[in-house]
Order: sequence, then C-alpha cells, then structure tokens
Amino acid sequence: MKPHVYDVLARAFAQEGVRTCFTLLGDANMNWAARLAEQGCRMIYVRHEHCALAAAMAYARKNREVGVASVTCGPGVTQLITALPAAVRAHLPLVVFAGEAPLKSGWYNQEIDQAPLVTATGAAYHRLHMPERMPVAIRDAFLQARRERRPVVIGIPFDLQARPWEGKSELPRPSLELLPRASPMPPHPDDVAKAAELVAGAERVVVLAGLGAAEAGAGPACRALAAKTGGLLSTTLPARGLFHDDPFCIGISGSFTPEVGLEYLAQADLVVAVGCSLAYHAGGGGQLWPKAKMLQIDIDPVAVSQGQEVAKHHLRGDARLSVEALAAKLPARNAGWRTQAMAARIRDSKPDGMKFEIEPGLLDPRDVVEALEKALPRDWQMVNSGGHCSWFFAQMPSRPQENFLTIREFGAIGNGISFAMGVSAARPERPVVLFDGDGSLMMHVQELETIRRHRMKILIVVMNDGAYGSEVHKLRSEGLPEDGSVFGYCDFAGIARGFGLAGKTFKTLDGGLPGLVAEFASGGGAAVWDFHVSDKVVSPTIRRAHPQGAKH
Ligand SMILES: Cc1ncc(C[n+]2csc(CCOP(=O)(O)OP(=O)(O)O)c2C)c(N)n1
Ligand SMILES: [Mg+2]
Repeated sequence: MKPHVYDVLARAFAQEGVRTCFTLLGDANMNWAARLAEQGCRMIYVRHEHCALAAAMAYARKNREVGVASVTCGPGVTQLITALPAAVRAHLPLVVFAGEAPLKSGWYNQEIDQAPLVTATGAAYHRLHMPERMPVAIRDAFLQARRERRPVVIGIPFDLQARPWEGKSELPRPSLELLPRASPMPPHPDDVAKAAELVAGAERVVVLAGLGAAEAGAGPACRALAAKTGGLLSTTLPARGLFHDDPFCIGISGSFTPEVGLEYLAQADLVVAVGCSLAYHAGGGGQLWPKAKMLQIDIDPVAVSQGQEVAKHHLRGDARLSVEALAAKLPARNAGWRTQAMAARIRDSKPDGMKFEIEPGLLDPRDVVEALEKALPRDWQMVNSGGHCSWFFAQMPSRPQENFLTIREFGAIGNGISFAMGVSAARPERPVVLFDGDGSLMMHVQELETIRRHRMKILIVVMNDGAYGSEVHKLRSEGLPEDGSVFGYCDFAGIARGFGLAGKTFKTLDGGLPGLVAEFASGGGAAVWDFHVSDKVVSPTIRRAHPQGAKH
C-alpha cells in the first residue's frame, strides 16, 4: 500500500533520533502520532498541551537534546502560548509538530492564524504546505532548534498529511550527520593576560558559575581558580549544587542567597562570572555586590543584560578552557580572604535566621526543608518550581547540580508538575521529587492522572500555605485586603488519592520522614505529600523587596 504523507513525516521524526514525544491528540496530529509511536518513539500522553511543551522543555534541559512535543491545530496551539516564551528565554531546543486547519475547506471551526501567535513568543514557525519538501523541512527544523537553541513549531494542514506520498522513498540525511563539529573554543591569549592582571589585583574574589559552566564541565576549573585566588564560590539558581561539597561555596547568588552569602558578596571586590547570562535576578539588580568589578567569562559575553550594565571586563571562550587558562596565568597561590572561620560559618549558619510567630498546628517552611534535606536520598532528581516557597526549597546545600532542575524564565507558576514529568521521562531509573506550591500545583493538577498512567515515580512535596504566598505577602505589605490570595488549605492528599496516587498530609514533622521516604522508594507509584505551613514566614527576598507596612 502506498504510504501517506503522515507516514513519511513520522519516519522523518524517528530518524532524527526522537525517542520521547509529549503530546495531546486531535484531528490534526493523531495520524502522525500513531505512526511515530509505531516507529518506537515513547509517547507521553498528557492532559493539557501546555504540559506537553513544558515537559519537553525539562526533558531537553536534562538530556541536552532536542525536546519534542505535538499538538493539534487551533486550540491545541493556543494552549502553548505560556510555555513557548519560557522556552525561548531559557534557550531550549524544541521541535513542536502542530497540525494546521485543512486547506480544502472555506471554513474550519479550529482555524486561526497560528504563525503570528507563535512568532510573538520568539519561537520560529514554519508552515509546510508542499508535501515533497516536508522531510527536508523537518530535518532543517531540528538543525534550527539546535543552532538557535529555541523552539521551532511546524504547522502542517491535516488534509495534506492524509494525502498519498508522492515524493522520494529515501529520507534526507538526518541533522546530526550534518551538524558542524563545535569543539570548545579556547580564549585569546591577550584576553587571558588582561583577565589575569585584573584577578591578580583583586583581594576578595567570588567565582560565580552559571549553567554554561556546568554544561562545559567547568566546575573543577572554577574550584581551582577560587582556591588559587583564595576566593569564594557561588552559583546562579539553575546551577545550584555545582560546588555543593566545597566548604567555601556560599550558595546561590541572586534572589535566593542565604544570609552569610549576602554578607560576603557585599564585601567582594571582583566577581568572576563563568558561563552565566548575568540575568537581572542573579545580581539582585546590581545590589548584591556593590563594590565588585565584574569579569565575565563566556562564549558570548555581554556588556548589558536585561537592562543593566553588567560586565566591563570580558574573556571570550569556552568556560572550562578559559578558566583553566586564566588560573594557569595567575601568579602563585594567593591567600585571598579565605579562612577556616569562614568555612565554619558557611557550614553552621542557617540560610535565614529571622524569627516568626507560627500558629499552632502549622509548620515553618524552613523546618520542612531542613527535614527533607536530611531525609531525601541525594541521588534522587529534584525539581524546584516557582512561587514564594521556592526560596525555601532552594536551600538544600547537599544536593549536586546534576540532580537539580529549575526553569524560571517568563515567571509562570503551574509548571512544576510538567517539569517533573519531563525529568522523570529523561531519568526513569531515579525517583523525582517535585517541590511545589499549592497554587502552582493546583494550576495543572490534572497531570496527576498522567503521572499515574505513565507510572512515573514522582514524589510531589507541596509547601501548602493555603495561599498564593507571593501575593499575600505583597498585599499585606501594602496594607491591602488579602482577598484573592488566601484560599485555605485544600486536601491535596485526598485529591491525590482521587487520581490513584498515594497522598499524605503533614501537620508535624514527628512522623518519621526517613521511614516514609524509604517506604515511598520501595513501593510503586507516585505520591503527594502535603505540608501545611504557616503563611507568616516571609522569605528574605520578599522582606527586602516588600517591607511589611511599606505602602507605595
Ligand atoms: C501563570 C501565572 N499566573 C500568576 C502568577 C502570579 N503569581 C506568582 S507567584 C504566585 C503564587 C503561587 O502560589 P503557590 O504555588 O501556592 O506558591 P507560594 O507563593 O504560596 O509559595 C502567583 C499567583 C504567575 N507568576 N504566573
Ligand atoms: Mg501557596
């Protein structure tokens, strides 16, 4: 029998090495999806298109390969409009197979001009209306997603997909066979010499690593540079854990910096930023290191980032090669400002020591995180979501970077459960722990069913303050009513059970967390653990940005 166009389209995706596809079916993608599944691709059928794309984002980040999602035309595509800008800003390579309305009809209920919707997010959109060229266009979409590190949406009318295939039987060579080999780029010796002069003249150095450093394998080189300059180490939020076992790591730089870290960053005279985009939040909008010069080491260094002048000194090159070259060029080891007393302070101090009055029967989120930090195995994958609670969840210093994922670009809540599904699909051999807020989890709670159906081993830890915490603290600081932000403690354990998952409510921490963790690890299935916390505990970030009683 003659193949249809969708048969060939599915083969074109399969030969791109697509092993997992997150999708929700409709008229315009179901034939293609059925054929792709026949090619051996694992299909993860979600309950909302946003979650298909968000899960593909986490999968792409974790596996460092192109993430693939598929949606039907019209309402399937409009559901993507929150995830696409996040993927664009997070530089994630994705290919989305979207249907388009049929060309043959004068009117179609789900028709909408998809291209401007998608391109408004910063993603690319390609209309494919010429069947014989479609396999090449698909290959090119994978090339573009990799090269530009952004989502590429392919729209194909479903009546064209259903036509008999009239083109060649062989497919074009897949993108991986064509990609130029991009070996790590060494820095220029003149730049290295200048950077070395700058570093040698500094007394209080902080080596700040971002995801680019982690991806380039520059962690050990950064540690060595910090040691040679007698400096301290820090990371951005997405790279947290890169130096988790180094006694001179002060934790995250940015909105989530622990107390001691804030104190030391304020004293720094040079920040060496390695493989990080110097996003607004990473430097606290320029407030965190008022005395420091900035040397940026990156394959694409910038002067201005997110509206701020960030770095006046630059060293262009691969993160690992550049940091190694810089360290080699420095004069002998410098005492810097490291002392054993500093290491002891970093080790022994709490991320935030502020005291709050807590209502009986509710927990302090900081105690919850401390208990989880002790009880959860270090080789489990962790996913941190958004909201006020993410400050607390980010304070788990013993966890290595390769087991952590957070994507904060575009700032939407509701992504946690999708990101956890993406990580679970990428690392099925390990349990995944998702740390989420009650509001965020509620936004896409339907995906609990997907988790159960696909037998994903995910432990969802909810920091339930019965509120949109970020909003309630801001409203209170402005003396506004709390309406619209405080909804009370809903029963997530009961909701979880309704979806066929295990559920448990925690109002104390006396219940033997290690035993429960062991039970979860050895049992099958996923679970939701609902920790009822007080909404009186305000994170340092909110305290700084929205002092209580400060009306605007
Ligand atoms: C899609 C979207 N809608 C609304 C917001 C505004 N917002 C930011 S944080 C937040 C509260 C989240 O509540 P929850 O998940 O319970 O976390 P909490 O802040 O209470 O810790 C809201 C509504 C947003 N960031 N994204
Ligand atoms: Mg909340």
